[in-house]
Amino acid sequence: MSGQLASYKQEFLKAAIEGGVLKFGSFELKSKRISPYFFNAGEFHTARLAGAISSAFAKTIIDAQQNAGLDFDIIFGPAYKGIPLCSAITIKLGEISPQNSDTVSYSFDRKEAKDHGEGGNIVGASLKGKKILIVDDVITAGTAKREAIDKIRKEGGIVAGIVVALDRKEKLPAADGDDSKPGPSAIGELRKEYGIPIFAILTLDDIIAGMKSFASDDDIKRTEEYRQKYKATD
Ligand code: OMP
Repeated sequence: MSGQLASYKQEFLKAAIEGGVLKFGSFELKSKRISPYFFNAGEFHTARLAGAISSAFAKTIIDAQQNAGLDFDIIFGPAYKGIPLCSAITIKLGEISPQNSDTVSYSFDRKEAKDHGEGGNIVGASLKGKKILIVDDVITAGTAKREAIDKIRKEGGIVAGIVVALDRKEKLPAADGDDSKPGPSAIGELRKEYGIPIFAILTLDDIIAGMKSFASDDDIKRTEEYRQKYKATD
């Protein structure tokens, strides 16, 4: 496991490997790229694993509050995988940092608007006029994050930042489909376009460094080749 990783990140990587969250093989991504590894946050469903992911998120958020001036009112989890995350992280923050998170709320969206009862798109705290921190599982091309930002802005919220469990550190898919050309990172473009800070518990580099102690030589080679093929220019 990587010697430079903070201990909570190492613990999170260990939990992801042991819990079968991080898998090796051949996986088609949302971007249509074929990846030799896949991080499935839906596997964090046991009490122990839900505790591990919410702790790692909470510690990353506290670190960003203390060292990068992150400031927010609401933790927003985009449907579907962000939904359990936002509630678990809010509870965890209240436990480990009650002085800073007493008034923090969570909120999430519906994929389809509800036309009866309270109606609308949003469940949980109203986003209007509030500073919103988006939490999500993985960032690859940033498409899902753009959708979440647009939704939050339409509801009158101010996006304060994004925290993800894993930054795959990939270049944006080329508009003409030619992925052999160099390209900027998804995270870099989002930062530039929206002027918001983005944080990740782990990156692909952390995974590759950690893989040396548990994965087969073939999986390590294929993952390193994938990183080389899709790495961003920034
Ligand atoms: P964007 O980068 O915002 O388009 O989001 C990528 C989405 O793909 C994530 O929110 C996941 O739902 C999914 N995904 C994973 O869950 N794990 C991976 O390792 C890779 C992906 C992916 O398809 O890129």
